[in-house]
Amino acid sequence: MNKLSWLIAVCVTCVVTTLVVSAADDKRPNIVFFFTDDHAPHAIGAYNGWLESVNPTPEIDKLAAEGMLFENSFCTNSICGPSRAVIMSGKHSHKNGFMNNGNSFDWDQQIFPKLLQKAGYTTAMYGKSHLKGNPQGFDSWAVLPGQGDYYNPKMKTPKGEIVVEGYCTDVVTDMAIDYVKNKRDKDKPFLLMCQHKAPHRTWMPAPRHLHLYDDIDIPEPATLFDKYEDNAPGARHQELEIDRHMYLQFDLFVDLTPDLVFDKSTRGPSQDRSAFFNMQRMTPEQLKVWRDAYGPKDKAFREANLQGEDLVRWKYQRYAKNYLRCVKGVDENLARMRATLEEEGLADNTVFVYSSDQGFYIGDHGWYDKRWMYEESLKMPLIVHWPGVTEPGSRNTDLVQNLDYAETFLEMAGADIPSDMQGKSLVPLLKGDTPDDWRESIYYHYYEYPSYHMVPRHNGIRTERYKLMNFYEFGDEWEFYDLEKDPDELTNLYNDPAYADTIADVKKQLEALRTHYDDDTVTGERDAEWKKQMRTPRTKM
Ligand code: SGN
Ligand code: CA
Repeated sequence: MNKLSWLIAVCVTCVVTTLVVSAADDKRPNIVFFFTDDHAPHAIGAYNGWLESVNPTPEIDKLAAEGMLFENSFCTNSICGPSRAVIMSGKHSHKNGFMNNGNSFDWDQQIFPKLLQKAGYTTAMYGKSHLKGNPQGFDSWAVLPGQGDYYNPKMKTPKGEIVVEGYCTDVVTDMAIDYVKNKRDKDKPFLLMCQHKAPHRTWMPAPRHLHLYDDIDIPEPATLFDKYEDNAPGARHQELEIDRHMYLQFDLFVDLTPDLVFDKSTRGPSQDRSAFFNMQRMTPEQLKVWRDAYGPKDKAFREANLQGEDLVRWKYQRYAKNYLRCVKGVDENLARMRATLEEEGLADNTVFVYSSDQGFYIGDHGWYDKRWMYEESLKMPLIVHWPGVTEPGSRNTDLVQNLDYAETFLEMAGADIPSDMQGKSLVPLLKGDTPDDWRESIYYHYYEYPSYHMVPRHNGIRTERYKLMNFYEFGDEWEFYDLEKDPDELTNLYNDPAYADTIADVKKQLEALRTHYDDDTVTGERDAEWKKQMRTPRTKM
Protein backbone atom coordinates (compact mmCIF):
# COMPACT_ATOMS: atom_id res chain seq x y z
CA MET A 1 0.00 0.00 0.00
CA ASN A 2 1.52 3.33 -0.96
CA LYS A 3 1.45 6.31 1.38
CA LEU A 4 -1.53 7.99 -0.30
CA SER A 5 -3.81 4.96 -0.32
CA TRP A 6 -2.83 4.29 3.31
CA LEU A 7 -3.85 7.84 4.21
CA ILE A 8 -7.16 7.47 2.34
CA ALA A 9 -7.83 4.13 4.07
CA VAL A 10 -7.16 5.67 7.49
CA CYS A 11 -9.40 8.66 6.73
CA VAL A 12 -12.26 6.47 5.48
CA THR A 13 -11.99 4.29 8.58
CA CYS A 14 -12.09 7.39 10.78
CA VAL A 15 -15.15 8.81 9.05
CA VAL A 16 -17.00 5.49 9.13
CA THR A 17 -16.13 4.98 12.81
CA THR A 18 -17.30 8.50 13.65
CA LEU A 19 -20.59 7.97 11.81
CA VAL A 20 -21.24 4.64 13.52
CA VAL A 21 -20.33 6.03 16.92
CA SER A 22 -22.42 9.16 16.43
CA ALA A 23 -25.47 7.11 15.35
CA ALA A 24 -25.12 4.85 18.36
CA ASP A 25 -24.52 7.81 20.66
CA ASP A 26 -27.40 9.85 19.32
CA LYS A 27 -29.71 9.76 22.29
CA ARG A 28 -32.02 12.43 20.96
CA PRO A 29 -35.61 11.28 21.21
CA ASN A 30 -37.77 10.13 18.34
CA ILE A 31 -40.98 12.12 18.03
CA VAL A 32 -44.30 10.54 17.11
CA PHE A 33 -46.96 13.16 16.45
CA PHE A 34 -50.31 11.35 16.44
CA PHE A 35 -52.74 13.94 15.17
CA THR A 36 -56.41 13.93 14.31
CA ASP A 37 -58.95 16.20 12.69
CA ASP A 38 -61.65 17.91 14.77
CA HIS A 39 -61.24 15.86 17.94
CA ALA A 40 -62.50 18.09 20.75
CA PRO A 41 -60.87 17.72 24.18
CA HIS A 42 -64.28 17.14 25.75
CA ALA A 43 -64.52 13.93 23.69
CA ILE A 44 -61.45 12.57 25.50
CA GLY A 45 -62.06 10.83 28.84
CA ALA A 46 -58.96 12.30 30.47
CA TYR A 47 -60.20 15.85 29.84
CA ASN A 48 -63.15 15.19 32.19
CA GLY A 49 -65.70 16.87 29.93
CA TRP A 50 -69.40 16.06 29.89
CA LEU A 51 -68.76 13.11 27.53
CA GLU A 52 -66.39 11.45 30.01
CA SER A 53 -69.03 8.99 31.22
CA VAL A 54 -69.12 7.41 27.76
CA ASN A 55 -65.48 6.37 28.26
CA PRO A 56 -64.71 7.35 24.66
CA THR A 57 -60.90 7.05 24.70
CA PRO A 58 -59.39 4.49 27.10
CA GLU A 59 -56.10 4.43 25.18
CA ILE A 60 -55.65 8.20 25.00
CA ASP A 61 -56.50 8.29 28.71
CA LYS A 62 -53.71 5.78 29.34
CA LEU A 63 -51.30 8.06 27.47
CA ALA A 64 -52.41 10.93 29.73
CA ALA A 65 -51.91 8.77 32.82
CA GLU A 66 -48.33 8.11 31.72
CA GLY A 67 -47.55 11.63 30.50
CA MET A 68 -48.64 15.27 30.77
CA LEU A 69 -52.04 16.65 29.76
CA PHE A 70 -52.37 20.33 28.87
CA GLU A 71 -55.67 21.67 30.17
CA ASN A 72 -55.32 25.10 28.59
CA SER A 73 -54.23 24.26 25.08
CA PHE A 74 -55.59 26.48 22.30
CA CYS A 75 -55.36 26.98 18.56
CA THR A 76 -54.71 30.36 16.94
CA ASN A 77 -57.30 29.98 14.15
CA SER A 78 -59.85 27.22 14.53
CA ILE A 79 -59.81 25.53 11.16
CA CYS A 80 -57.92 22.67 9.62
CA GLY A 81 -55.39 23.96 7.05
CA PRO A 82 -54.51 27.09 9.02
CA SER A 83 -53.96 25.14 12.25
CA ARG A 84 -51.61 22.78 10.45
CA ALA A 85 -49.74 25.66 8.81
CA VAL A 86 -49.21 27.21 12.26
CA ILE A 87 -47.84 23.89 13.53
CA MET A 88 -45.44 23.56 10.59
CA SER A 89 -44.16 27.14 10.70
CA GLY A 90 -44.40 28.19 14.37
CA LYS A 91 -46.02 31.39 13.06
CA HIS A 92 -49.52 32.87 13.14
CA SER A 93 -51.65 32.59 9.98
CA HIS A 94 -50.94 36.15 8.82
CA LYS A 95 -47.19 35.33 8.87
CA ASN A 96 -47.21 31.86 7.29
CA GLY A 97 -49.69 32.95 4.62
CA PHE A 98 -52.29 30.19 5.11
CA MET A 99 -55.17 32.15 6.61
CA ASN A 100 -58.09 30.01 5.43
CA ASN A 101 -58.67 26.66 3.75
CA GLY A 102 -58.87 28.39 0.36
CA ASN A 103 -55.18 29.33 0.54
CA SER A 104 -52.28 27.16 -0.59
CA PHE A 105 -49.37 26.56 1.73
CA ASP A 106 -46.00 27.84 0.58
CA TRP A 107 -43.91 24.72 1.20
CA ASP A 108 -40.73 26.65 0.33
CA GLN A 109 -40.92 28.47 3.64
CA GLN A 110 -39.09 27.56 6.83
CA ILE A 111 -40.88 24.69 8.60
CA PHE A 112 -39.76 22.58 11.53
CA PRO A 113 -39.50 19.20 9.69
CA LYS A 114 -36.89 20.72 7.34
CA LEU A 115 -34.98 22.04 10.33
CA LEU A 116 -35.13 18.62 11.98
CA GLN A 117 -33.75 17.05 8.80
CA LYS A 118 -30.86 19.53 8.93
CA ALA A 119 -30.30 18.57 12.55
CA GLY A 120 -29.90 14.91 11.56
CA TYR A 121 -33.43 13.56 11.93
CA THR A 122 -35.22 11.43 9.38
CA THR A 123 -38.82 12.52 8.89
CA ALA A 124 -42.12 11.10 7.61
CA MET A 125 -45.74 12.19 7.28
CA TYR A 126 -48.75 9.96 6.54
CA GLY A 127 -52.43 10.84 6.30
CA LYS A 128 -54.15 14.20 6.20
CA SER A 129 -51.95 17.15 5.35
CA HIS A 130 -54.58 19.60 4.09
CA LEU A 131 -51.89 22.05 3.06
CA LYS A 132 -52.11 21.31 -0.67
CA GLY A 133 -49.09 20.73 -2.90
CA ASN A 134 -46.36 18.16 -2.41
CA PRO A 135 -45.05 18.13 1.16
CA GLN A 136 -41.48 19.28 1.69
CA GLY A 137 -39.30 18.40 4.66
CA PHE A 138 -40.20 14.69 4.68
CA ASP A 139 -38.02 11.75 3.62
CA SER A 140 -41.14 9.63 3.27
CA TRP A 141 -44.76 10.69 2.84
CA ALA A 142 -48.20 9.66 1.62
CA VAL A 143 -51.07 12.10 2.05
CA LEU A 144 -54.82 12.14 1.51
CA PRO A 145 -55.73 14.52 -1.30
CA GLY A 146 -57.82 17.38 0.14
CA GLN A 147 -60.19 16.23 2.89
CA GLY A 148 -59.52 12.57 2.07
CA ASP A 149 -61.88 9.60 1.99
CA TYR A 150 -62.99 7.49 4.94
CA TYR A 151 -63.31 4.31 2.91
CA ASN A 152 -60.66 2.80 0.62
CA PRO A 153 -58.83 6.14 0.47
CA LYS A 154 -56.85 7.56 -2.40
CA MET A 155 -53.38 8.59 -1.29
CA LYS A 156 -50.91 10.84 -2.97
CA THR A 157 -47.31 9.60 -2.77
CA PRO A 158 -44.04 10.85 -4.30
CA LYS A 159 -44.53 8.12 -6.95
CA GLY A 160 -48.12 8.97 -7.81
CA GLU A 161 -51.64 8.26 -6.58
CA ILE A 162 -52.58 4.93 -4.99
CA VAL A 163 -55.84 3.55 -3.60
CA VAL A 164 -55.65 1.47 -0.43
CA GLU A 165 -58.56 -0.75 0.52
CA GLY A 166 -59.61 -0.40 4.13
CA TYR A 167 -60.78 2.17 6.66
CA CYS A 168 -58.79 5.39 6.57
CA THR A 169 -57.66 5.49 10.22
CA ASP A 170 -56.40 1.88 9.95
CA VAL A 171 -54.77 2.48 6.56
CA VAL A 172 -52.85 5.56 7.71
CA THR A 173 -51.66 3.85 10.90
CA ASP A 174 -50.56 0.81 8.87
CA MET A 175 -48.33 3.10 6.82
CA ALA A 176 -46.89 4.72 9.95
CA ILE A 177 -46.20 1.29 11.47
CA ASP A 178 -44.55 0.09 8.29
CA TYR A 179 -42.33 3.17 8.38
CA VAL A 180 -41.21 2.51 11.94
CA LYS A 181 -40.56 -1.18 11.30
CA ASN A 182 -39.16 -1.22 7.79
CA LYS A 183 -38.80 2.08 6.00
CA ARG A 184 -36.95 4.57 8.19
CA ASP A 185 -33.22 5.17 8.26
CA LYS A 186 -32.39 3.34 11.48
CA ASP A 187 -29.17 5.30 12.01
CA LYS A 188 -31.08 8.48 12.75
CA PRO A 189 -33.68 9.62 15.27
CA PHE A 190 -37.03 10.12 13.55
CA LEU A 191 -40.02 12.44 13.41
CA LEU A 192 -43.22 10.64 12.42
CA MET A 193 -46.39 12.64 11.78
CA CYS A 194 -49.33 10.24 11.69
CA GLN A 195 -52.30 12.44 10.79
CA HIS A 196 -55.84 11.14 10.66
CA LYS A 197 -58.96 12.31 8.87
CA ALA A 198 -61.19 11.07 11.70
CA PRO A 199 -63.32 12.31 13.35
CA HIS A 200 -63.94 14.98 10.67
CA ARG A 201 -67.33 15.42 9.03
CA THR A 202 -69.08 13.34 7.69
CA TRP A 203 -68.23 11.18 10.71
CA MET A 204 -68.09 7.79 9.01
CA PRO A 205 -67.03 5.03 11.43
CA ALA A 206 -65.23 1.79 10.62
CA PRO A 207 -67.56 -1.15 9.89
CA ARG A 208 -66.51 -2.79 13.17
CA HIS A 209 -67.78 0.22 15.13
CA LEU A 210 -71.18 0.74 13.54
CA HIS A 211 -73.00 -0.82 16.51
CA LEU A 212 -70.91 0.75 19.24
CA TYR A 213 -73.06 2.81 21.66
CA ASP A 214 -76.26 1.33 20.19
CA ASP A 215 -77.56 0.56 23.66
CA ILE A 216 -76.76 3.82 25.45
CA ASP A 217 -77.86 7.44 25.25
CA ILE A 218 -75.01 9.91 24.84
CA PRO A 219 -75.35 12.71 27.44
CA GLU A 220 -76.52 16.01 25.98
CA PRO A 221 -74.54 19.22 26.36
CA ALA A 222 -76.14 21.82 28.64
CA THR A 223 -76.28 24.30 25.75
CA LEU A 224 -77.94 22.09 23.11
CA PHE A 225 -80.84 24.54 22.80
CA ASP A 226 -78.90 27.79 23.08
CA LYS A 227 -80.78 30.70 21.47
CA TYR A 228 -77.73 33.01 21.15
CA GLU A 229 -79.66 35.84 22.75
CA ASP A 230 -76.60 37.58 24.17
CA ASN A 231 -74.21 37.04 21.30
CA ALA A 232 -73.18 39.41 18.54
CA PRO A 233 -75.35 38.94 15.40
CA GLY A 234 -72.93 36.48 13.79
CA ALA A 235 -74.03 33.71 16.16
CA ARG A 236 -77.59 33.98 14.85
CA HIS A 237 -76.49 33.97 11.22
CA GLN A 238 -74.20 30.95 11.19
CA GLU A 239 -74.95 27.73 9.34
CA LEU A 240 -73.72 25.06 11.70
CA GLU A 241 -76.77 24.15 13.74
CA ILE A 242 -77.79 20.56 14.28
CA ASP A 243 -81.35 21.78 13.99
CA ARG A 244 -81.19 23.69 10.73
CA HIS A 245 -77.95 22.72 9.04
CA MET A 246 -77.33 19.06 9.72
CA TYR A 247 -78.87 16.97 6.99
CA LEU A 248 -80.57 13.63 7.46
CA GLN A 249 -79.07 12.00 4.41
CA PHE A 250 -75.87 13.88 3.93
CA ASP A 251 -74.69 13.93 7.54
CA LEU A 252 -76.62 11.18 9.22
CA PHE A 253 -76.97 8.56 6.46
CA VAL A 254 -80.73 8.13 6.83
CA ASP A 255 -82.13 5.90 4.07
CA LEU A 256 -78.69 5.10 2.68
CA THR A 257 -78.66 5.94 -0.97
CA PRO A 258 -75.15 5.88 -2.40
CA ASP A 259 -76.56 5.54 -5.89
CA LEU A 260 -78.58 8.72 -5.43
CA VAL A 261 -78.36 11.29 -8.19
CA PHE A 262 -77.12 14.23 -6.18
CA ASP A 263 -80.04 16.50 -5.42
CA LYS A 264 -79.34 20.02 -4.18
CA SER A 265 -82.50 20.05 -2.10
CA THR A 266 -81.19 17.29 0.16
CA ARG A 267 -78.36 19.44 1.40
CA GLY A 268 -77.85 22.90 2.77
CA PRO A 269 -76.69 25.95 0.92
CA SER A 270 -72.98 25.60 1.53
CA GLN A 271 -72.34 21.90 1.84
CA ASP A 272 -70.33 19.61 -0.34
CA ARG A 273 -70.87 15.99 -1.20
CA SER A 274 -68.17 14.03 0.53
CA ALA A 275 -70.59 11.66 2.29
CA PHE A 276 -72.02 10.55 -1.04
CA PHE A 277 -68.60 10.20 -2.59
CA ASN A 278 -67.38 8.19 0.38
CA MET A 279 -70.34 5.87 0.16
CA GLN A 280 -69.77 5.37 -3.53
CA ARG A 281 -66.25 4.22 -2.70
CA MET A 282 -67.42 1.35 -0.49
CA THR A 283 -67.02 -2.27 -1.50
CA PRO A 284 -70.30 -4.24 -1.66
CA GLU A 285 -69.35 -5.93 1.63
CA GLN A 286 -68.72 -2.61 3.38
CA LEU A 287 -71.97 -1.20 2.07
CA LYS A 288 -73.90 -4.22 3.29
CA VAL A 289 -72.57 -3.78 6.84
CA TRP A 290 -73.73 -0.16 6.67
CA ARG A 291 -77.19 -0.99 5.37
CA ASP A 292 -77.59 -3.68 8.01
CA ALA A 293 -76.55 -1.29 10.76
CA TYR A 294 -78.62 1.72 9.74
CA GLY A 295 -81.62 0.06 8.07
CA PRO A 296 -83.51 -0.91 11.25
CA LYS A 297 -82.62 2.38 12.95
CA ASP A 298 -83.93 4.37 9.98
CA LYS A 299 -87.16 2.41 10.00
CA ALA A 300 -87.70 3.18 13.69
CA PHE A 301 -86.88 6.83 13.03
CA ARG A 302 -89.39 7.13 10.18
CA GLU A 303 -92.10 5.51 12.30
CA ALA A 304 -91.47 7.85 15.23
CA ASN A 305 -92.11 10.92 13.04
CA LEU A 306 -90.21 13.20 15.41
CA GLN A 307 -90.63 16.96 15.34
CA GLY A 308 -89.10 20.05 16.94
CA GLU A 309 -86.79 19.49 19.90
CA ASP A 310 -87.35 15.71 19.76
CA LEU A 311 -85.97 15.68 16.24
CA VAL A 312 -82.96 17.75 17.29
CA ARG A 313 -82.32 15.32 20.14
CA TRP A 314 -82.51 12.35 17.75
CA LYS A 315 -80.15 14.00 15.28
CA TYR A 316 -77.77 14.81 18.12
CA GLN A 317 -77.70 11.16 19.23
CA ARG A 318 -77.04 9.89 15.73
CA TYR A 319 -74.33 12.50 15.15
CA ALA A 320 -72.60 12.14 18.55
CA LYS A 321 -72.54 8.36 18.24
CA ASN A 322 -70.98 8.44 14.80
CA TYR A 323 -68.47 11.06 15.92
CA LEU A 324 -67.51 8.97 18.95
CA ARG A 325 -67.33 5.81 16.81
CA CYS A 326 -64.78 7.58 14.61
CA VAL A 327 -62.93 8.57 17.79
CA LYS A 328 -62.90 4.90 18.79
CA GLY A 329 -61.04 4.09 15.56
CA VAL A 330 -58.45 6.71 16.49
CA ASP A 331 -58.14 5.41 20.03
CA GLU A 332 -57.58 1.81 18.90
CA ASN A 333 -55.00 2.86 16.34
CA LEU A 334 -53.13 4.97 18.86
CA ALA A 335 -52.75 1.77 20.90
CA ARG A 336 -51.46 -0.09 17.81
CA MET A 337 -48.91 2.64 17.18
CA ARG A 338 -47.69 2.60 20.78
CA ALA A 339 -47.50 -1.21 20.78
CA THR A 340 -45.29 -1.06 17.69
CA LEU A 341 -42.89 1.31 19.44
CA GLU A 342 -42.71 -1.15 22.36
CA GLU A 343 -42.13 -4.13 20.07
CA GLU A 344 -39.35 -2.31 18.25
CA GLY A 345 -37.67 -1.34 21.52
CA LEU A 346 -38.23 2.35 20.78
CA ALA A 347 -40.82 3.35 23.36
CA ASP A 348 -38.35 4.47 26.04
CA ASN A 349 -36.73 7.02 23.76
CA THR A 350 -39.78 8.25 21.89
CA VAL A 351 -41.84 11.33 22.70
CA PHE A 352 -45.44 10.47 21.90
CA VAL A 353 -47.73 13.46 21.30
CA TYR A 354 -51.49 13.33 20.86
CA SER A 355 -53.24 16.40 19.47
CA SER A 356 -55.92 17.50 17.01
CA ASP A 357 -56.12 20.55 14.76
CA GLN A 358 -58.84 22.28 16.80
CA GLY A 359 -61.77 21.54 19.07
CA PHE A 360 -65.32 20.96 17.88
CA TYR A 361 -68.95 21.45 18.85
CA ILE A 362 -70.59 18.18 19.74
CA GLY A 363 -74.01 19.72 20.09
CA ASP A 364 -72.59 22.46 22.33
CA HIS A 365 -74.58 25.66 21.60
CA GLY A 366 -76.70 23.47 19.31
CA TRP A 367 -73.80 23.26 16.86
CA TYR A 368 -71.37 21.04 15.02
CA ASP A 369 -68.13 22.25 13.32
CA LYS A 370 -65.62 24.74 14.78
CA ARG A 371 -64.25 28.17 13.66
CA TRP A 372 -65.51 30.28 16.59
CA MET A 373 -63.31 31.44 19.42
CA TYR A 374 -65.72 29.97 21.98
CA GLU A 375 -64.11 27.41 24.27
CA GLU A 376 -65.25 24.17 22.60
CA SER A 377 -63.53 24.94 19.30
CA LEU A 378 -60.71 27.16 20.61
CA LYS A 379 -59.35 24.35 22.75
CA MET A 380 -57.24 21.61 21.26
CA PRO A 381 -56.20 18.43 22.99
CA LEU A 382 -52.52 18.14 23.85
CA ILE A 383 -51.09 15.16 25.69
CA VAL A 384 -47.36 14.45 25.72
CA HIS A 385 -45.61 11.34 26.97
CA TRP A 386 -41.85 11.86 27.17
CA PRO A 387 -40.39 8.94 29.05
CA GLY A 388 -38.17 10.01 31.91
CA VAL A 389 -39.15 13.65 31.48
CA THR A 390 -42.90 14.15 31.86
CA GLU A 391 -44.27 13.35 35.32
CA PRO A 392 -46.81 10.51 34.92
CA GLY A 393 -50.40 11.72 35.22
CA SER A 394 -49.39 15.40 35.41
CA ARG A 395 -51.74 18.18 34.28
CA ASN A 396 -50.38 21.51 33.13
CA THR A 397 -52.60 24.62 33.27
CA ASP A 398 -50.35 27.16 31.51
CA LEU A 399 -51.70 28.80 28.37
CA VAL A 400 -50.20 26.97 25.38
CA GLN A 401 -50.94 26.97 21.65
CA ASN A 402 -50.28 25.08 18.44
CA LEU A 403 -47.96 28.03 17.77
CA ASP A 404 -45.55 26.38 20.25
CA TYR A 405 -45.27 22.92 18.69
CA ALA A 406 -42.51 23.62 16.14
CA GLU A 407 -40.34 25.31 18.77
CA THR A 408 -40.94 22.41 21.17
CA PHE A 409 -39.94 19.73 18.67
CA LEU A 410 -36.81 21.67 17.72
CA GLU A 411 -35.72 22.01 21.33
CA MET A 412 -36.36 18.31 21.95
CA ALA A 413 -34.00 17.59 19.05
CA GLY A 414 -31.38 20.01 20.37
CA ALA A 415 -31.80 22.21 17.27
CA ASP A 416 -31.85 26.01 17.25
CA ILE A 417 -35.20 27.77 17.30
CA PRO A 418 -35.26 30.47 14.60
CA SER A 419 -35.90 33.93 16.00
CA ASP A 420 -38.78 34.62 13.62
CA MET A 421 -40.90 31.78 15.03
CA GLN A 422 -43.62 33.27 17.20
CA GLY A 423 -44.33 30.57 19.79
CA LYS A 424 -42.43 29.27 22.79
CA SER A 425 -40.93 25.85 23.39
CA LEU A 426 -42.97 23.78 25.84
CA VAL A 427 -39.89 21.80 26.93
CA PRO A 428 -39.55 23.62 30.30
CA LEU A 429 -43.26 22.98 30.98
CA LEU A 430 -42.82 19.32 30.09
CA LYS A 431 -40.01 19.18 32.64
CA GLY A 432 -42.35 20.67 35.24
CA ASP A 433 -40.83 24.17 35.31
CA THR A 434 -42.99 27.03 34.09
CA PRO A 435 -40.77 30.04 33.30
CA ASP A 436 -41.70 33.16 35.34
CA ASP A 437 -42.37 35.12 32.17
CA TRP A 438 -44.71 32.54 30.59
CA ARG A 439 -47.50 34.15 28.54
CA GLU A 440 -50.61 35.43 30.33
CA SER A 441 -52.88 35.51 27.33
CA ILE A 442 -53.29 34.03 23.88
CA TYR A 443 -54.17 35.68 20.57
CA TYR A 444 -56.74 34.36 18.09
CA HIS A 445 -57.72 35.34 14.56
CA TYR A 446 -60.21 33.55 12.28
CA TYR A 447 -60.61 34.64 8.64
CA GLU A 448 -62.70 32.26 6.53
CA TYR A 449 -65.81 34.27 5.66
CA PRO A 450 -68.04 34.05 3.73
CA SER A 451 -67.66 30.29 3.45
CA TYR A 452 -68.94 26.98 4.78
CA HIS A 453 -70.96 27.50 7.96
CA MET A 454 -70.86 31.31 7.68
CA VAL A 455 -68.85 32.16 10.77
CA PRO A 456 -67.75 35.80 10.51
CA ARG A 457 -64.16 36.91 10.80
CA HIS A 458 -63.13 37.72 14.33
CA ASN A 459 -60.11 38.09 16.52
CA GLY A 460 -59.68 38.13 20.25
CA ILE A 461 -57.78 37.46 23.40
CA ARG A 462 -58.18 34.83 26.10
CA THR A 463 -56.53 35.21 29.46
CA GLU A 464 -56.74 32.66 32.24
CA ARG A 465 -60.08 34.14 33.28
CA TYR A 466 -61.49 36.37 30.54
CA LYS A 467 -62.25 36.28 26.87
CA LEU A 468 -62.76 39.28 24.60
CA MET A 469 -63.82 38.79 20.99
CA ASN A 470 -64.15 41.36 18.22
CA PHE A 471 -66.37 40.70 15.19
CA TYR A 472 -64.95 43.53 13.20
CA GLU A 473 -66.44 42.89 9.79
CA PHE A 474 -69.90 44.18 10.43
CA GLY A 475 -69.42 47.36 12.38
CA ASP A 476 -67.66 46.76 15.62
CA GLU A 477 -69.34 43.97 17.57
CA TRP A 478 -67.81 42.68 20.79
CA GLU A 479 -68.34 39.83 23.22
CA PHE A 480 -66.79 39.53 26.66
CA TYR A 481 -67.00 36.55 29.01
CA ASP A 482 -65.94 35.88 32.57
CA LEU A 483 -65.00 32.21 32.18
CA GLU A 484 -64.69 31.65 35.90
CA LYS A 485 -68.36 32.54 36.43
CA ASP A 486 -69.69 31.54 33.04
CA PRO A 487 -67.70 28.67 31.51
CA ASP A 488 -70.39 28.05 28.86
CA GLU A 489 -70.14 31.65 27.62
CA LEU A 490 -73.84 32.41 27.78
CA THR A 491 -73.71 35.90 29.30
CA ASN A 492 -72.02 38.53 27.18
CA LEU A 493 -70.77 41.14 29.66
CA TYR A 494 -69.48 43.59 27.10
CA ASN A 495 -71.95 46.29 28.14
CA ASP A 496 -71.96 45.49 31.85
CA PRO A 497 -70.70 48.60 33.74
CA ALA A 498 -69.36 46.40 36.53
CA TYR A 499 -66.78 45.05 34.07
CA ALA A 500 -65.97 48.31 32.28
CA ASP A 501 -62.49 48.72 33.80
CA THR A 502 -61.59 45.07 33.25
CA ILE A 503 -62.77 45.22 29.65
CA ALA A 504 -60.74 48.38 29.00
CA ASP A 505 -57.68 46.63 30.40
CA VAL A 506 -58.20 43.40 28.40
CA LYS A 507 -58.78 45.48 25.27
CA LYS A 508 -55.38 47.10 25.79
CA GLN A 509 -53.87 43.65 26.15
CA LEU A 510 -55.50 42.59 22.88
CA GLU A 511 -53.97 45.61 21.14
CA ALA A 512 -50.59 44.74 22.64
CA LEU A 513 -50.88 41.18 21.30
CA ARG A 514 -51.75 42.44 17.82
CA THR A 515 -48.63 44.59 17.93
CA HIS A 516 -46.50 41.81 19.39
CA TYR A 517 -47.51 39.34 16.68
CA ASP A 518 -47.44 42.09 14.08
CA ASP A 519 -50.97 41.45 12.82
CA ASP A 520 -52.39 44.22 10.66
CA THR A 521 -54.90 42.00 8.83
CA VAL A 522 -58.08 43.40 10.38
CA THR A 523 -59.81 44.21 7.14
CA GLY A 524 -62.93 43.29 5.28
CA GLU A 525 -65.39 46.16 5.55
CA ARG A 526 -68.56 44.97 3.83
CA ASP A 527 -71.17 46.97 1.98
CA ALA A 528 -74.00 48.73 3.77
CA GLU A 529 -76.76 46.37 2.66
CA TRP A 530 -74.87 43.36 3.91
CA LYS A 531 -74.23 45.06 7.24
CA LYS A 532 -77.91 45.89 7.63
CA GLN A 533 -78.84 42.30 6.96
CA MET A 534 -76.35 40.99 9.52
CA ARG A 535 -77.73 43.38 12.12
CA THR A 536 -81.29 42.11 11.78
CA PRO A 537 -81.76 39.69 14.65
CA ARG A 538 -82.66 36.26 13.34
CA THR A 539 -84.21 33.79 15.71
CA LYS A 540 -84.07 30.05 15.32
CA MET A 541 -86.65 28.55 13.04
C1 SGN B 1 -65.69 20.52 4.71
C2 SGN B 1 -66.84 20.17 5.62
C3 SGN B 1 -67.20 21.34 6.50
C4 SGN B 1 -65.94 21.77 7.25
C5 SGN B 1 -64.87 22.09 6.25
C6 SGN B 1 -63.57 22.49 6.84
N1 SGN B 1 -67.97 19.77 4.83
O1 SGN B 1 -66.07 21.49 3.79
O2 SGN B 1 -68.19 20.95 7.42
O3 SGN B 1 -66.18 22.89 8.04
O4 SGN B 1 -64.60 20.94 5.48
O5 SGN B 1 -63.07 21.50 7.70
S1 SGN B 1 -67.99 18.23 4.35
O6 SGN B 1 -69.19 18.12 3.61
O7 SGN B 1 -66.81 17.94 3.59
O8 SGN B 1 -68.03 17.38 5.47
S2 SGN B 1 -61.54 21.43 7.96
O9 SGN B 1 -61.36 20.61 9.16
O10 SGN B 1 -60.96 20.78 6.83
O11 SGN B 1 -61.10 22.78 8.14
CA1 CA C 1 -60.08 20.18 11.40
